[in-house]
Amino acid sequence: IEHLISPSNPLATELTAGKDVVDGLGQAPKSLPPHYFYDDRGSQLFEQICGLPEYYLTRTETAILQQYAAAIAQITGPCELVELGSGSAVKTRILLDAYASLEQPLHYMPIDVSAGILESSARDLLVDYPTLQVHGLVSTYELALAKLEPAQLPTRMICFLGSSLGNLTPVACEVFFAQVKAALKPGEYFLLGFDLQKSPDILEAAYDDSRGVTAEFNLNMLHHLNWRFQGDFDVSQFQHVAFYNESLHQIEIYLKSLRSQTVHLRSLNLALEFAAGETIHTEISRKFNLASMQQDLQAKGLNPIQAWTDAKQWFGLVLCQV
Ligand code: AVI
Repeated sequence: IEHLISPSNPLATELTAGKDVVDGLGQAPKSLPPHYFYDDRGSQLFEQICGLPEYYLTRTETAILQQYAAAIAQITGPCELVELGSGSAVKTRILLDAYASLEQPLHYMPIDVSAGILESSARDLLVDYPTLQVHGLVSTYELALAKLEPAQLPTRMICFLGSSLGNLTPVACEVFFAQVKAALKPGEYFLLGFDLQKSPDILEAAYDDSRGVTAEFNLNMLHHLNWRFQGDFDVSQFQHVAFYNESLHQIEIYLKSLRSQTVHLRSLNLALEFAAGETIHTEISRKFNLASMQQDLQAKGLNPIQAWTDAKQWFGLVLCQV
């Protein structure tokens, strides 16, 4: 396992130095980059979200993969799997099983910002797939895509599952597609899973679940900032807010200050004033249309060759070839 997010990597200095926190909290309205959700606790909470009855995304994508993983492996043939935001790598196992049946060497490169979950999932995979070679990167997508070394097998597939694309703004999404294209050689593959537009009731329940796990996940970002930047956020004085913005087709997530308060982040030399009711914008989760997504991918040179969905058309999976 290689650590790209370290103080010795000049490309990662902005991340380790918290410049993005200073910028986001310095703006009006205040915002924070969603990668701060994923310290080890945050990654555990996200795993819990994936199992919630209201959070249909994971089980719907899993079912699509179970149905079509063999078809995907048939189309691509043996290839190295690179997974961006691998988390617990549960869905990866469905792909690994399909590729294992091609009886060729298995190479897997998981990439995640959370070292804890990357190490434990890699260890579990090595036990269950004795011939698997794993090269993990503790990294953001951007850093990892910029430094991908040549594939260990003749071809490679970059997998971006779970609708993490939805957490990128439209501009960041364009940049991301360009980075994916640049990281792939002609003929290589990109597998993208993304959430589709549906009724606001279903979407809002998925992001404000009855057990409060999503609320805890959102609030955990403040705990993360407290330990990382010597902060004194009183987490009990903030509240989780999530709603669907129908015109922009996106869930918007905020942390609302319950009273007027001052918060310090000592290692960033920051003192922040919050008015009662003021929000910090922590995440968007965009919801897409299957046909428009394929057009966008095509326009970015990531040619879609096949698309799959579920019976309710709640989630989409597209295989592209550059
Ligand atoms: C990781 N990402 C795809 C999740 C989503 O659905 O946008 C993050 C999440 N935020 C709240 N619940 C889940």
